[in-house]
Amino acid sequence: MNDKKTIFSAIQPSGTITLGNYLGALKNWVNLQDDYNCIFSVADLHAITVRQDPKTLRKNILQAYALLIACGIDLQKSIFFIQSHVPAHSELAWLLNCYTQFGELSRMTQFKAKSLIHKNDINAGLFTYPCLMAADILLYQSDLVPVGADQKQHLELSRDIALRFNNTYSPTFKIPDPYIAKTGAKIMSLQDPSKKMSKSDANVNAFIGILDDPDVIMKKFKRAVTDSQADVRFAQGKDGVNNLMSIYSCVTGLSYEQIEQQFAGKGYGDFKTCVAQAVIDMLIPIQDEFKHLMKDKAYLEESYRNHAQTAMKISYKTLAKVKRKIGFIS
Ligand code: ATP
Ligand code: LTN
Repeated sequence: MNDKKTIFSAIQPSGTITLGNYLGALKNWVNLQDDYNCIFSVADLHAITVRQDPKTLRKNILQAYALLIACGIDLQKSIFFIQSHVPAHSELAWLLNCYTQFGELSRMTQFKAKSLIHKNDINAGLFTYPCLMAADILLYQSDLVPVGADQKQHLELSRDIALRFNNTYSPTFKIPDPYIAKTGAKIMSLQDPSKKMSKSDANVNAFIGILDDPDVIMKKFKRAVTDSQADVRFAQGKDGVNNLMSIYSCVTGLSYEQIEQQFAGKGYGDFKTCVAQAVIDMLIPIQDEFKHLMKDKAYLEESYRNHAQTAMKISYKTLAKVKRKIGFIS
């Protein structure tokens, strides 16, 4: 091992990966690969906290693996595996369940939000989801966790669980810090800009899928909810326009002032077309690379198997230490 810090992050294969996932998380993962030891995962165990059709899940897991490589995860630089292939994640999650309070989990806003959506399946996994997430992070003694703003609360709980365990026994886990980018940390729904863009949104017009066809992307942006004024300006109460401006800023690197100047005197129609085109231009090379990778299933399989082996070796060290501290015998 070198003296670089360790990064861990994961994404659920719970649907088509969105522009929100890309700008809020994936883009940062890719940029951090040179300066950190990076470990990334497709969080399939997390995805089953809501009901998944087996055939669709199988497809989504492989697609997520290929798409993240297409986005720029470099298998020579980073470890990139599928969560369920490394049993230590499920095992540590159980152990951490026993160091996490009912009250803490009850306060999680994602649990409350998802319980409202899935009223008939508020299962125990949905409730203890943050313990599995803490296990993911703590197994690799991670220093930093790049996520979108919506995951901040889960990260704080991971830190609390780690501190509690360390204080109960002796230093065992490194305490991880969140890494939340300044722009793009919360991309909003195109149909309801008060809600975050989510890949499991029932309304497909609410999100841009990384794999959406260019004409679909253009249509979704043209239909995006804005307001009854007609000035491209970042201001309170203009949630729809603010969201489009933040997407445009992330993609082009322009500041809000520069964007306001570019569209001074122009209407929302022109603005939406430009945002859509910038997103399309960014996504086309990713889509091409994805199609290319999906033709080589053998390469994908070999990669995720090899990388799981590496992850297994690292994670078992932490798991063994945890079990010893608890008082289990080997
Ligand atoms: P689901 O809707 O199934 O809960 P999701 O779209 O929220 O999924 P996750 O797999 O939970 O996606 O998240 C993967 C990463 O993308 C996380 O780091 C998360 O914070 C980030 N992320 C998700 N949605 C957004 C968003 N709208 N804006 C910015 N980042 C986001
Ligand atoms: N819960 C995360 C996905 C995830 C994750 C993690 C992120 C699972 N395990 C570990 C960071 C670190 C989400 O984005 N909803």
